[in-house]
This record gives sequence, structure tokens and C-alpha cells, in this order.
Amino acid sequence: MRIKTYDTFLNLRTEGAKAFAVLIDPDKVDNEAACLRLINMGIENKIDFFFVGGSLITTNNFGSLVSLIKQVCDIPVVLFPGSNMNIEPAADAILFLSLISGRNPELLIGQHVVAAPVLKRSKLEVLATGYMLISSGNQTTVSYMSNTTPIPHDKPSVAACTAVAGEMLGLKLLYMDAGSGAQQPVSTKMINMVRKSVDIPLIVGGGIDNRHKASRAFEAGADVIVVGNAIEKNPGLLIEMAELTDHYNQKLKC
Ligand code: 1GP
Repeated sequence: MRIKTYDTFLNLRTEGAKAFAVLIDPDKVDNEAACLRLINMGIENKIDFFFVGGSLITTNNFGSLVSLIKQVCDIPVVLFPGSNMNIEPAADAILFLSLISGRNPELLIGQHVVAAPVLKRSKLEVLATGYMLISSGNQTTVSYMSNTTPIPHDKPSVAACTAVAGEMLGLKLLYMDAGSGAQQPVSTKMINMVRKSVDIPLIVGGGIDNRHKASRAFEAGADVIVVGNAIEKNPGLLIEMAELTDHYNQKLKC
């Protein structure tokens, strides 16, 4: 029987292991052959998750992309929805994102009410996730689309208090996101303060575009790093990130 996706996240915490998620934005997939090449790289390099989604999806590729991944591998496919329109039942799980860094009620609870009956009827594993946007220098698509103000980059204590509140509210995962293609990723100081403040698994993404930044996020306490934009530009980076993740996990065995 397949391990539940949430158990995979929890095991990371228990074991002190690290994981690497490749984010595929359905809008950025040019053709099926290119997409298959990326998926196969993910399989060969034993990545931990495929996240599928984006804050603004303008094509109809979403469902076919999820189905394509599911046809060729067992790597968990986790939906990273930009809205309640991005529910694809063929995936394994969905990040049920509550945008706790913002004060937009639609993204704290509103869209969830609309999505809930659809999710209830599906077999998707619903992962209640506190989603925290962190400012990164430039305005990202996600901060514009969500109509929220991200947590300032240099206010780690605000991020920590937000994370603690999310955990107290019963959220099961935290996702700190500087936004796709962010100029600077979430600071190590902020990741570290959040890590020390909560016990739930911590996902970090946005602007991680080289091995050094990925390593710094792991060292600061991220359990999972998410890389999308940089791999779109340079698919070879997937191999480097997978090697780095493996390096951390091999060290655990010593
Ligand atoms: C964006 O966290 C993800 O929401 C990944 O960001 O595309 O910058 O890797 P990048």
C-alpha cells in the first residue's frame, strides 16, 4: 500500500531527513516530450515530490500534466493550487492552503468552503497547510494575485508568531514562500526562527536557484525545499538539488 503523503512529510521530521520537491507550473510546460524529459529526470534522480500548480494558470494543461506524471511513476503528486479551480482528482494530495500571512478572508477560509465538498468527494489527501508569503524584493505574481501583503523579509519574529498561530489552529504543514522567481529566497534567520517555533513539517520555496541557496535553506531548518523557476530555466539543476538532498540524507546514516 502506498505510504500516505502526509506520513512522508512527518517521517522527515521524525528522522531529521530532507526532501526535494520539483514544482511544475502547467503554464510553463511547452510540450509533452519536454515534460516527460523532466518527469524522467525526476524519476532517475529519485526526487521526493512533484508539486503541480501556480498562482495563475492560464492553460488547460493542469489535468493532463497530473495524469502524465501518474502514468509514468509513483512519486507523489501534490497539487499546489492557485485557486479552488485547480483541483485535479488524479493527484495524490492537495496542499489545502490557508494564506495565514495575509488578511484576505477569501484565501484564509472563503475558497476552502467552496472547495470542501469537491475535495470530500475526491480521493485526494487533503493537507491543511499554513501558507506564508515572505517579501523578496520584487512583487511576485502570488502576492499580486492574492491581494495580500507578504511578511517583510527582515521580520523573522512576525513569521515565527504567524507559524505558531497556524500550528495552534491545527494546520499540519507550513509553507514559507518568497514567490516564484523571487529575487531573494526566504532568509536563513527567518527559516531558523520558524523552525525553532513549531514542530510541524516546514516547506520552503521561492527563489532557490542554486545549490548554495538550497543548502542554506536545509541548514536553517527546511524539511522540504521546492524548486520550480530555476529548473524551468536549467533542468540540469534538478540533478544537483537531488544530489544535495541525498547528501544530507546519507549523512544521517553515518
Ligand atoms: C513558488 O515556492 C515556489 O511558489 C517555487 O519557487 O519557482 O522560485 O522555485 P521558484
